Amino acid sequence: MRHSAGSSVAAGGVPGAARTLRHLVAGRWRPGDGDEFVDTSPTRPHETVATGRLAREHDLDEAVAAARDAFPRWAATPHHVRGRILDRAADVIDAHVEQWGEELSWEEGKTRAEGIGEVRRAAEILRYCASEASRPVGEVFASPRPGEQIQVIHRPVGVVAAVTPFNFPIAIPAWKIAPALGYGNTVVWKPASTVPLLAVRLAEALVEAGLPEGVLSLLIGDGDLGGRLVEHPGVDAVTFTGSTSVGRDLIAACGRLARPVQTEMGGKNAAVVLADADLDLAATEVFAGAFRSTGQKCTATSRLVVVEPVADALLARLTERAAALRVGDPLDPDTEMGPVISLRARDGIQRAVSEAAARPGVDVLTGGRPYDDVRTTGAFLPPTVVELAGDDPLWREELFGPVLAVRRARDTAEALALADDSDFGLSAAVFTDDLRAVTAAVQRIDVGILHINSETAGADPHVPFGGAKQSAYGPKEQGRAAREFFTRTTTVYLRSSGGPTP
Ligand code: UN1
Repeated sequence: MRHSAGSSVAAGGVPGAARTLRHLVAGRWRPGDGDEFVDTSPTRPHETVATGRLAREHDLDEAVAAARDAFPRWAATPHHVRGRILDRAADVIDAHVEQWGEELSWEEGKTRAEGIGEVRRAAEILRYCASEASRPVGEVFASPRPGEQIQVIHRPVGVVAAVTPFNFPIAIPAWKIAPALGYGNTVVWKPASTVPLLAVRLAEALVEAGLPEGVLSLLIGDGDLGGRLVEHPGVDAVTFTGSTSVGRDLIAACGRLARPVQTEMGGKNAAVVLADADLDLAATEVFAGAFRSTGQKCTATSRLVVVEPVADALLARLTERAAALRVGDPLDPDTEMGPVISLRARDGIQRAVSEAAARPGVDVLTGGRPYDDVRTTGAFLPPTVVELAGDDPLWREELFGPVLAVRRARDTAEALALADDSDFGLSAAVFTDDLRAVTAAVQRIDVGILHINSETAGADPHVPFGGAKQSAYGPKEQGRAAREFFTRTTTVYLRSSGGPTP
């Protein structure tokens, strides 16, 4: 197995010098005067990607005040003009795809190809949101009264607080901030403290594209600052992606304030492989779903249900692939899987797997043990496949790492029931060409996203994205669906005073 965690990042293409990061408040970049922060690479945690000083409460107050101040002008700016700014920001992102993609890989740990792919995706999302200006902006109803028309118009909500996670450091912010701005809201954004560099890049693109001052502010801060942003009296709505526990706290806080909130939270997504499945395809897709981005997607495949007749054949394919997977420096073009986000995350995931391995009925088929080579200094974990004889915490709890829990099922009905056996409901995948099984899966599995013969992860910019059960709260994201959260409707009963027609 290849390991390249010892090579220098500069050799992988990213300039090695640490960046100094600033906050964007009221249209100006400022250094901040809070505690110093050090943003490190999960590949080599002693290596500094960026440094700076955290934002403090006065920065938050100023950012929210600037957003309030900018809101009426931005809301009154024609949608097409707002869209043109998003389009130009997409051009700026496209012009930096390689550099920012490598920085993403350096800072977050996903492979260089995935980093570059994500930066491209952010540009696509911005372009989609720009194109919204050319679509219908409301509805017209017939009136039961003569001479009257009833219109439903959409208007922006106001100042939106956006709190975003580490695992898609530019795509998820893009799919929250771009629709928020496109529909005429202003935004105050706090990204995950582990990925401030990519956050600064997205803000830079929007500033360079001509976003007026105050319309977007970016604050680099800790979870505390995020909490204060969410509850700030000047905020009108909150959009969040992250863990279910933090999400539930935010929902509670927003509930007390009667403040609209949208959260995208955890997942424990199942892939179901049925007896007639194309096993090569299923193995490829399940493997990608489980181990791309080192399993750190809320849409990742973390559970596999396979029916007994094909179980041995499928598991053999998966363990063979796992053994051959090249895990190491994500900037090395040959690497297929990088580290998780931090040593702390690595140790937490490893602990959960080791504890499970000691329980009866738990069989680690591949991986499951920390590396004992040069990779011990980085946040590396091997791709891990664990077979469970029955229920187990590994079946229920989201680990957010490269760990796939497997259970066998007698038949299709039991397999679909097992797939639905989760408090989460983000995505699922079913591998079969049996129409009856597909129709049953659509009815039986309570998820926001269902894939037939493709991996559980992935989200196109023009279609609704979001989960069921404990995976999400509030309206869906992306595509037209984003309009539901980022606008409010007014129903207008419209008629003239009834004087003579001119
Ligand atoms: C994807 O599957 O490509 O946090 C996107 C996450 C999800 C995004 C997944 N909100 O992983």
